[in-house]
Amino acid sequence: MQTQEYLAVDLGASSGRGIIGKYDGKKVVLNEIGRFGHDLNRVNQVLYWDILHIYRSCKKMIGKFYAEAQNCAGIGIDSWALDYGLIDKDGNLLGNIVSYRNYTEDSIKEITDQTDAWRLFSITGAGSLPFNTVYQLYGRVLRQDRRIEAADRILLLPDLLMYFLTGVKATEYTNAATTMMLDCKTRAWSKEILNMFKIPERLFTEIVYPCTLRGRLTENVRQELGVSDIPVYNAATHDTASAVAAIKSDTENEMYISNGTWALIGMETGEAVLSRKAFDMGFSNEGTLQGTYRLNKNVMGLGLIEQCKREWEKDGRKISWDDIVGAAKEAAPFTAFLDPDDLEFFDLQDIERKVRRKLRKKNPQISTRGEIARCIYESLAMKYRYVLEQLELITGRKIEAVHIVGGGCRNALLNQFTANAVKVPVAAGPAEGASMANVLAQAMAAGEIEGMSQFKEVIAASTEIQVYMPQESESWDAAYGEFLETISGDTASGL
Ligand code: LRH
Repeated sequence: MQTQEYLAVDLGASSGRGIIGKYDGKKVVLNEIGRFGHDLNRVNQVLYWDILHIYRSCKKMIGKFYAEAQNCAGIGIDSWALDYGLIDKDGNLLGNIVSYRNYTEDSIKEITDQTDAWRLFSITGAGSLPFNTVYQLYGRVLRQDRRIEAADRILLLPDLLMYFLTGVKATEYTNAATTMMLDCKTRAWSKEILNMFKIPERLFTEIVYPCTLRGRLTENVRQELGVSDIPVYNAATHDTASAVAAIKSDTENEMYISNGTWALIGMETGEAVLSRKAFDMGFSNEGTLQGTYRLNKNVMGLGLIEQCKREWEKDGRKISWDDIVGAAKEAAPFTAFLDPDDLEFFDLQDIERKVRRKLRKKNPQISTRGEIARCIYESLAMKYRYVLEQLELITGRKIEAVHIVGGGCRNALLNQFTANAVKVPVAAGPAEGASMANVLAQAMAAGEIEGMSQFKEVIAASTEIQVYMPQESESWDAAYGEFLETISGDTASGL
């Protein structure tokens, strides 16, 4: 077949990337063509995403794609979940996009006191993360926010961007499943939940599935960018769903970790797991690229160290990840632990001070950046073991391997710590999993890939996997007890 080129736009919490995937029928080769930064903007204590900047940057990527590729076969977008824009009757955006990071303990208490999280879980399979879309919307209903009245449609972030590009309003399944409003048995918006929260039904669009056509660039967009009518495809628009789709497992009993600002940890289960245990332990059933479910837990991941790095660079001096990881390697092991899911860390502002304060209680000696980094990495690895044990309890399965995808899998020290903590082999790669699956979802929609088994074969042919075997298991085992003491009162369960 002729090599096809697809553009994957992958949006993360602080940057977005445009990646061209060249697919020749057997393998996909990724090439980053551009990257842009974006940041939260705090106005009167509300945190907003800069959606117009993000949209402009996506358009730039499309222009570049058209200029560089021989054969522009499609465009797909994936991003973080949960956040949305409201569209009025004329199809215009109503206000800026508020970030799910706007969580405050008071606001969530106000909302959770009035809701039955177990009932919501039973219907949607979604765990009660206080920043779920449903809670954000209910907060607006309680405050009688006039934009809800004025809105005609709600669109999740990638759906909103695809609407700007194609004029088509629809909601892609993997992101819909994170909102806590989608019935996990019927895969339709739950009327019971919408009624419960007085959220108008008219806001909700049709659900569409990954690996299908969304639409084509509108005449206006084509003219503005000087490009042809390139098709826009539905990738698994939830970045985590895309990242997990980029794993080719050798066993059913494998746990994944999608390692980035968050660590998203879980297993593919097919159907949603709606047991009381899964609920009590703070798991969510999230959608997969193939339209099924995976059992997932959110752990506050590398965001902690990423934010420390940002703060350390405030004086203008750049620090590399090699420096940070190198210093962590030099530091003494197991001097202190923290719970990465400590609620105090959710607002990442001023993180180094928060981390130091926690550590001082346990170990006043911790002082260097290397020690802080080591403590964060060791604590994350221990938390992964903790979640692995929870997954085994819920599913009754013995986990035989762990697979790490996402940017965080470039960190060999953390991969090794993880293998030591979980005591099973850890496979790492691909780092660009979300983009790879985004590209292949487009190829599938275009009829160039026939089904999931071919999809996974292409993944395997296109990825280099590094395997880490457990080491020093005895000392990690001994230290795990100490870690458990640190997290007693684990808040990861819905934070
Ligand atoms: C990771 C992620 C995660 C969600 C969070 C909001 O980027 O999509 O799966 O829980 O962002």
